Amino acid sequence: MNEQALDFKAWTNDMQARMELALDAHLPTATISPMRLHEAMRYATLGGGKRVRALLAYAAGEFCGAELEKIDIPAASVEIIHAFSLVHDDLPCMDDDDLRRGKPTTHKQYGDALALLVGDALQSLAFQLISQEKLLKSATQKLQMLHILALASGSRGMAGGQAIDIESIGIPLTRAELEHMHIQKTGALIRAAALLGAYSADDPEEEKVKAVDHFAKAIGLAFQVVDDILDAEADTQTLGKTAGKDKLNNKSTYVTILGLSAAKQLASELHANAMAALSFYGREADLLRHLANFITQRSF
Ligand code: GRG
Repeated sequence: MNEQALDFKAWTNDMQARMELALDAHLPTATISPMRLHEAMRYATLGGGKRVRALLAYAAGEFCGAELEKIDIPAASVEIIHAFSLVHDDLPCMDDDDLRRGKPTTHKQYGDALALLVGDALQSLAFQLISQEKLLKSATQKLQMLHILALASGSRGMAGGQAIDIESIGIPLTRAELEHMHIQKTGALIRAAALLGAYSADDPEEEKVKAVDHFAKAIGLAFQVVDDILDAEADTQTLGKTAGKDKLNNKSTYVTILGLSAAKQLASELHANAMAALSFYGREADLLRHLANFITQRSF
């Protein structure tokens, strides 16, 4: 590993640990009532996951000049919404999965009804944390973040993408339809993570925010293309979730539509698009560049 790659590995480890601490501190403790709900919220959120969305928020925030302390809550809020989506996605009425992040899914551990409530409560918590964060300069800054997060999670974002996903089981999608679904289901929250990071800076340069947005759109889609490739190629133990689920559920993916080799080519084109968004910038964009590599070269 070269020196730069080593630095990035250390930064990733530091930011993942930082996110774990922030989440631990802001999730309700399991010693206060309703204890089992709080325990299950912590089970669903802590101790797992790559924290890609938090890493994106930190990298975009640093690029735009935000102090790390100001990025903690926006980044944690996105990770909390993400954890919520995973809990609901795994329910029997959705993807019906038993394994997530290498451990039993929340409904397997706590039952369907509590898992539903875990998702509901996590969603509210994400918005609560931003609304009450004292380090964010102004009400306008908070409102902007809340607006971005609400749009990314709602019917024109993640929830909408999931609805299209469910409706299309067993129905072959065109490439354009698949792209539209993934832009909403996965891309919207990844984009929101980067934008929340950027807006954690008090007065981010407009051109930098635009570059972050362009970067995040491309890397969000690349993330999903790689997710499809891993679902087809990797094993359950490496993924920490059931491999081969898309085929089992008869879902259209970039692999079923394009084939493995063209899907890999597409991931590398999207990676190049993301890099192009940063071409005007020097070392200050290196964390974002490394994240693009991390997202496209990951094995889980
Ligand atoms: C959350 C508003 C809201 C609605 C719920 C269930 C649902 C509607 C949406 C599902 C969205 C979903 C599960 C998209 C898949 C995204 C994806 C590829 C998840 C895996 O992300 P990783 O690899 O997971 O970043 P880790 O475990 O590393 O965090």
